[in-house]
Amino acid sequence: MRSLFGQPVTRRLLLAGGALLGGVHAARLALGGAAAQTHGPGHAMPITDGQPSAALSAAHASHGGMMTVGEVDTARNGFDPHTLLTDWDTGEVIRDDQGRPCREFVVEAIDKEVEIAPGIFFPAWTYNGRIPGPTIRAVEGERVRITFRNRGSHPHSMHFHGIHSARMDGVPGAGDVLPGGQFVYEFDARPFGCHLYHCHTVPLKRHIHKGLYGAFIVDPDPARHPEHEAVARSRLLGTPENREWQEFVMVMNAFDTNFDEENEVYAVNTVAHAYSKRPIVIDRGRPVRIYLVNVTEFDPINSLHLHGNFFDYYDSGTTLTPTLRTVDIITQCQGQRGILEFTYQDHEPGHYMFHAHQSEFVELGWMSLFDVRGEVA
Ligand SMILES: [Cu+2]
Repeated sequence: MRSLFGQPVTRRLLLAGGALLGGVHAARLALGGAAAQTHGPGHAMPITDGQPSAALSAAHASHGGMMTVGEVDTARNGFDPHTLLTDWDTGEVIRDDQGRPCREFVVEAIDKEVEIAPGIFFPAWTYNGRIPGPTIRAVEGERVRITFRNRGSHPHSMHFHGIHSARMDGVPGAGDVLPGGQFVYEFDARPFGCHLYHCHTVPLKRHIHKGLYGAFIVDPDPARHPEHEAVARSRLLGTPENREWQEFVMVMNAFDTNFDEENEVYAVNTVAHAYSKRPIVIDRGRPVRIYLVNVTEFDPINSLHLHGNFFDYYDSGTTLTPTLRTVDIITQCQGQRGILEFTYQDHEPGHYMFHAHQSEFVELGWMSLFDVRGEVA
């Protein structure tokens, strides 16, 4: 593709063009809040009365380009990235015909325009009107029954990462559901871990990229893991041990807004810069657990880097002991996922960054902050 200026159109050029054309992409470095947290010994910023100097702030504003301007209408979208962080869908528990607990879920595919950055609308295909779709959460060994209704304009399906029969796999030939149709997926929730579900109808990259994906979390059953029972209980939603934790689900995604098979907007849970504009509040006295999923289409890998801290990582979440210890960055190919655990208990309060460690993804939306609060002993 050639531009009017005879140069190839790149996403960088588009973004610069957007800034010139009316400010939708025009940006302002909005890290003043984070910078203001830098106080006490060890800071490297020129300060006046404990604050960054006005001159420094002005300099930052003028070299601009790090944050969208304006707000996404979350009411119009019908979902808020902050709510998505902890919005577990545990379904409705019934007993199946063998007397075992069975969690029933209803998921509908819906065509919907979603605002992914202020003023930027994406013609999405969604599960239940949101991107990512509901975070389906069950307990290891339970029966899971998902009634999937396709209210969209194209055939769709649900393919769950997990262990199940071929009949229950939402792949072409087994489980494509035509518009107006319905299919009931039923299988046992296993293995425990942090999984993913997505539409598997072809062309696959289009059906995934349009927004048809979500997290599928299977909590371990402590009774099955006597050697790590305490850890298993800490992961099991509803236990006192689990309530100690601050748990969040983060789905790394991106959007191609001009159909050139490159992404112009990157995010965690869909809305660019949502967690840098409104940092995620963390109680420094309680540990943090992130269920991290990468579904970024077009770019082979994505990553999460945590500032000022290190974490333990559980690859796929299918173990109760870490598969990596003391790391500050994790890289995931599309479809990979895992669990991160860390704490700020020895940190001073403040704004702590986390972001993709691909710099371009950061500038195009995948930058976030934790607002760590609490008394310092
Ligand atoms: Cu689809």
